[in-house]
Amino acid sequence: MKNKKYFPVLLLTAMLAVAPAVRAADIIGTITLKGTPPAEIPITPLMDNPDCAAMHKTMPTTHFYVVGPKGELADVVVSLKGVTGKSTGASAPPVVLDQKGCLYTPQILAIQTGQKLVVKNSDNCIHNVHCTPTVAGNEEHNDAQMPGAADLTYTFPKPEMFLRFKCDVHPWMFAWVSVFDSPYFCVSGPDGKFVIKNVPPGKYTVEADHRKLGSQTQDVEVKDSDVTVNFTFEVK
Ligand SMILES: [Cu+2]
Repeated sequence: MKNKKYFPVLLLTAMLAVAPAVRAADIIGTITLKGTPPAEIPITPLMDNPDCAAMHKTMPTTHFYVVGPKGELADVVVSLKGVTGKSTGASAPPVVLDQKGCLYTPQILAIQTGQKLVVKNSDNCIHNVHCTPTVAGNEEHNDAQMPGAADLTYTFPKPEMFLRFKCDVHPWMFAWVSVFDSPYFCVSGPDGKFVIKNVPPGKYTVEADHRKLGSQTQDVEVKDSDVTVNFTFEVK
């Protein structure tokens, strides 16, 4: 087999020959909040619970508006509106939702249809993981999770915005999971930035959703280079 060592070179040549002429591009942008959001609410019942209070030095608050010093807005779910039937969820790595200090972390997350959502209990107390979907086809679950218990795994077959997770033991615990039928979405970070990767060329409507501030859209056309779309939300 003298030719064997040439095989990788031939393979690479063949792959380059069939590579598509246009490449997918990223949709990138920054989300900004104008105005001063309402003050977050202290979670006093958490501190009334000895198990939970033991895990906090200071009074925890809600995180409805996660805003940086220049108005950089986190926890905005950005997606391509109406893109369905493109899920790669079955082969995508799981997304983790943890329970830490009697709070869900993160509280805003997004997954694909069919993608595993793994719920962990990092606390020394029991939690009750209760998801309450409102879209037909997505199943409600209500599972107790003891300290040190195995992770719980959920999947949802239908797209749904802000599918609620709550804990029936600790009524202040909430997380919101948005489910998309494509990989084209992301959640803005503490710097307000988002990236939707590898979008094929075409015309799209980019939708930005914040749980308290509502929804905005912008039309874009993706060709062969990255496209920038910025959103500004306002509190009145
Ligand atoms: Cu709990």
